Amino acid sequence: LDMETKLRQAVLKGREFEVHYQPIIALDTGHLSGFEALVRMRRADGTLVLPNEFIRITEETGLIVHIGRWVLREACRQMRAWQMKFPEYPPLQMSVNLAGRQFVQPNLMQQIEQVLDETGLNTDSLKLEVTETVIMEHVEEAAAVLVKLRDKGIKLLMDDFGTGYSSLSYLHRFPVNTLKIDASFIRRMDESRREANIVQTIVTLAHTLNMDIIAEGVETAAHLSHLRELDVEYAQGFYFSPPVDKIAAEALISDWPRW
Ligand code: G
Ligand code: G
Ligand code: MN
Ligand code: NA
Repeated sequence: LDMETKLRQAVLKGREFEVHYQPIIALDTGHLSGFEALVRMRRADGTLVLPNEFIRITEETGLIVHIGRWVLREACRQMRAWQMKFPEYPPLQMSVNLAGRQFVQPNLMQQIEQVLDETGLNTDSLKLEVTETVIMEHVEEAAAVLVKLRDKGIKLLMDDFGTGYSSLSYLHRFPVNTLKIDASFIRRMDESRREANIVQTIVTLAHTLNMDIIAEGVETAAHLSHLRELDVEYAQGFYFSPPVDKIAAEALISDWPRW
């Protein structure tokens, strides 16, 4: 079967998809701040298919709208369950990716409200990630959608920042709480002064606009100390943990140092 047919069947059966979770760490305390939800497909032989093999086709065919809604519900349900299970823990955040197709759906707000309602997750605990490219492809609609989400109290992250074409004249128009600096910048940071200065410039820009920073692709202790020097708020990457399934993610929560 070709990938599109497999995906259609998987969407119909609703069983082949899984959500994995990668921790996001607050750099001032080292505490766990929350997770990013990342979708995977499970083959019949048990092996995993990563999104780079199937996300593009789901966007082209519109299947992403169904998958994305399922991921949102599953991630919110899971976070609510963890919050109940670890009541003494400061409330963790769940960050969910929104594809361009989802972002421009006229009933996006109703879908989100319905999922929060059904799962009982507090609005404060949900963050939505939209890539810089998607926002810039839909500048006018994006500004309107983002304002609605903000008014509802949902935090917004601009994902893969630095890989698209954000114009500085637009950036301040979007009520985005956080910029996620793309992993490619973090990887090159120790290579040269010049690359490190680029990261510093993005951080300064974000802070000037009252936005926080999440550094993606943090893989080494050197990355980490560099980011701390730059007053970056959050980090995510293999140095802490790769994305893991819900059982392993729950173990991370229960073992993470809290004091
Ligand atoms: O771990 P990783 O291979 O999961 O993710 C690869 C890419 O797929 C990332 O850029 C990520 O944003 C995207 N991705 C992962 N999960 C989802 C999802 O649920 N929805 C959308 N739209 N993109 C996702
Ligand atoms: O949504 P987004 O583009 O941010 O998805 C994150 C992607 O980056 C996922 O594919 C995830 O598996 C991957 N990833 C997460 N941490 C690291 C890391 O430290 N190094 C590398 N190379 N990839 C990472
Ligand atoms: Mn993301
Ligand atoms: Na990213």
